[in-house]
Amino acid sequence: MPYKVSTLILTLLASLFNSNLIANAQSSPPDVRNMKLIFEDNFNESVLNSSKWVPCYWWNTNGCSNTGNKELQWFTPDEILPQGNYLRLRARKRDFKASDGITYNYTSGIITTDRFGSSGSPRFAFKYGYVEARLKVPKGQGLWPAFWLLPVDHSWPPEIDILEVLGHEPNKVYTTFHWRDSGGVHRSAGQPWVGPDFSADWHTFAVRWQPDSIIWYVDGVERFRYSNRTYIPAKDMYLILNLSVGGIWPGPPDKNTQFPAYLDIDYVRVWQEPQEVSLVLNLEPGWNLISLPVEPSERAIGKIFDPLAGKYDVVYAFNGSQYEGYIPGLNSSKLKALEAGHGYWVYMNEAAKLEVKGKVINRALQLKTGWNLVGYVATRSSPIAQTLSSINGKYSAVYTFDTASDTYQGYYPDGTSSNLKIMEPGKGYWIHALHDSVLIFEDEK
Ligand SMILES: [Ca+2]
Repeated sequence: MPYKVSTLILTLLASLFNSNLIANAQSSPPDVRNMKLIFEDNFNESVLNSSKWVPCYWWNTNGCSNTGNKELQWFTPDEILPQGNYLRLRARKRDFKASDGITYNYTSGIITTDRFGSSGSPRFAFKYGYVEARLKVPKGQGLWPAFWLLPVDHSWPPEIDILEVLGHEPNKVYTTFHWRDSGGVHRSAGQPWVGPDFSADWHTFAVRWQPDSIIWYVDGVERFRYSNRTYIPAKDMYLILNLSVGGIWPGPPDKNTQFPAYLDIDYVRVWQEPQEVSLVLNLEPGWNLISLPVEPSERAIGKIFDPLAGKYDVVYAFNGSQYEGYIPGLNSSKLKALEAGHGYWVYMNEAAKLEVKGKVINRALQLKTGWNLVGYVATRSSPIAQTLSSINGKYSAVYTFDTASDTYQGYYPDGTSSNLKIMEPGKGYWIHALHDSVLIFEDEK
């Protein structure tokens, strides 16, 4: 019975729509539109934002250094220089009698999101996410800019070095992870990436830190990956940006090193993966035109539809030229997996609720000229014209299917009387595109 019915309906549909349609996911790495921005500083203010940053390591408020590395500078707040649209950390050759009793020959700048001094709470810390900064590094022997993460519990390691550059090789970015193995031995993994002269212009440096991987990006391209989850930190970490001078690794400046030298910071941003939510779709007897309102954690169609066993006959997707079906128990079914952004036909024998667990994403859908069967990726209803504003002028009609009345409902942006006013999570939609275009749902994060 189901197969016959579906053949009939689908033949009807095929004749109804001169179909040439598909919705494709725009791929990562990683699409921050699908993530939640949890920290941002664009450095557009005339002073350092002290609710976000402190001008020292946590162990001192009155200037500081990192003597473990035998660094030659004393970090002072007067080397942190807001420029109106970026922040400048300046290193100078300057004798400075520091509060630790030592006279340093250089001063420089550091900002961190840890706490200020020995008490209080961190300005900002996070566990897992995507962190990115746009930087211009200095060049010159003995200069050592860094952008990195340390734990707020002040243990060490772990340490995630998003960027380190040694000024005598300004075209080489070091990307490094430090951890302690099960025997307590300090280990590190990394891979220097040789690219352009990073001191000549701005570049972005980023890390995506997840429970099973840490991935480094330079200008949006993956350059290194660590993926032994045993050692990947699962604790809150804070941000550090600093310009060190000298130390064991870079060695001291030489006569050619130019001072003052600068680490310039255009912005620092941190995003996190969206939380998983659970939504329920109410399916009615007959044909339902549905979509997944969230990106499912489990995409296998059998898994998603298991709870409805016996209550439905078939699920169809449209692949751009033909339908692909899934019939429960039929291993040769062509349709194997479901994803947000696509529309699906489901034939129900009785009413049932379908629970979908997954993450809220903001997906860009590639629409081809002609009919596209898409899903509305959202968790709230919204007015159709507004929801489709990203393709304004590029589509002529939208249809969805009302199961109860067994009829289509349409919306026409030219003002023709429409009985479809809103887009609803969980519904599928045919959109007639006048041009190849990109539909972006971005009403929520
Ligand atoms: Ca900026």
